[in-house]
Amino acid sequence: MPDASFLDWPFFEARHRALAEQLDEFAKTKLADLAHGASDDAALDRACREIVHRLGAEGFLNQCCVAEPGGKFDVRSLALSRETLARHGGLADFCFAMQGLGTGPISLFGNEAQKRKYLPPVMRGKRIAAFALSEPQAGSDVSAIATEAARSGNEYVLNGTKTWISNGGLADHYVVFARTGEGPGSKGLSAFIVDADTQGLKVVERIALIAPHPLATLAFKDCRVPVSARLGVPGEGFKIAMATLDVFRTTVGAAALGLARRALDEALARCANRAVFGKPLAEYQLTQAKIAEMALAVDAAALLVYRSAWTKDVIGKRVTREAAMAKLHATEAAQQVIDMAVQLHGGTGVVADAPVERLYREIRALRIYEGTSEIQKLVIAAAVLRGE
Ligand code: COS
Repeated sequence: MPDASFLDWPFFEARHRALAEQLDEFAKTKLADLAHGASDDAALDRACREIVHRLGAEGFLNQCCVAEPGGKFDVRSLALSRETLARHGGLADFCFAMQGLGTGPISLFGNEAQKRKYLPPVMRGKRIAAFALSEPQAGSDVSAIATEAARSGNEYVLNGTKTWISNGGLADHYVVFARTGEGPGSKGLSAFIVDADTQGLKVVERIALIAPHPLATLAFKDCRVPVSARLGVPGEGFKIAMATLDVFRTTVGAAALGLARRALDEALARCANRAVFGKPLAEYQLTQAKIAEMALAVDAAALLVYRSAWTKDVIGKRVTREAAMAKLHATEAAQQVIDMAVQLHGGTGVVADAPVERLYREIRALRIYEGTSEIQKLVIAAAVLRGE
């Protein structure tokens, strides 16, 4: 493992250090063949299923769900896992993260029956989860969601379109946010668990990305789900989405941190080995300035990520501000760190599938998904202005 001194910070307990070590070893030995993606949709789906299967078989997905009554997420474990997996490969991190995000609303708001049915197979890696919030006209503005869920006797009838849905086409269930109309805007949304094989739910398009992972647009046409598929009380959907994002936004920062750490390691190796004008790159002050900036950015991101995770775990208060700061800073800093690593690699840094070239593609989406950098600024400012 590269620099692991941060594990001695007071945010962590012995079990966190053990997890980081075990997962690092597992990723190195058991995921190396799969961690980076595949050429076409079918191969990509196979790779994702296999990663989920291997992580689940080894028990690493247990932390993605809260199955016990009265239990809660351990955000430090989630963040450490994402950091570790992202350091080894973006696809492995993606698969892990989605098992958590795609069941987050069930862990946080599900009743006993919903938890019993959906969480154990996701934790064992037997079923794949997805979170369906975004729409063509509602990504940042969640209160603009137009997909409707109309009550009809003991059922809800869903109509609308969801897009940018990670694990779309691969998932066994989707947690879908739809308008039930209890109030205007954010006050009139509810969340539903929709099994992938429900009649009226169709994957209309797969979307190809610069760093491939399964992503799709879904159409709901008179898609009927029982009332028992609703999570929480009607009209609570916005709160369910935000509470879920409060947990998982910190972990997006952690994934960015993992990508940045890998970039720094690649840069250090490069600077030690590459000679220019008769001496190694590492001996030039211009290089040292870059290395200093990268190391500082990595440590600052780690402090914000694990401050947020620790606050959620130990203090237990709402961490909207801390999570937004962690995500904003860690993703933006990682982009810069990776860019510097590419620069230090010269021509070899832009060769397709070189480690830093992959990182350059992998980091970009993290500044957009689960709330853009711009949205994080709004969230932080709103919290600070409220005096939180
Ligand atoms: N936890 C619990 N409740 C929350 C909350 C949170 N994190 N954030 C907001 N709420 C509550 C507010 O307290 C408010 O309740 P009251 O009306 O009772 O006071 C209500 O929800 C509405 O909040 P607000 O007025 O702040 O909502 P906005 O419509 O202005 O939107 C933003 C807030 C922009 C921050 C929100 O829509 C957001 O996070 N957007 C980005 C979504 C996203 O991440 N999209 C990517 C798709 S997921 S990959």
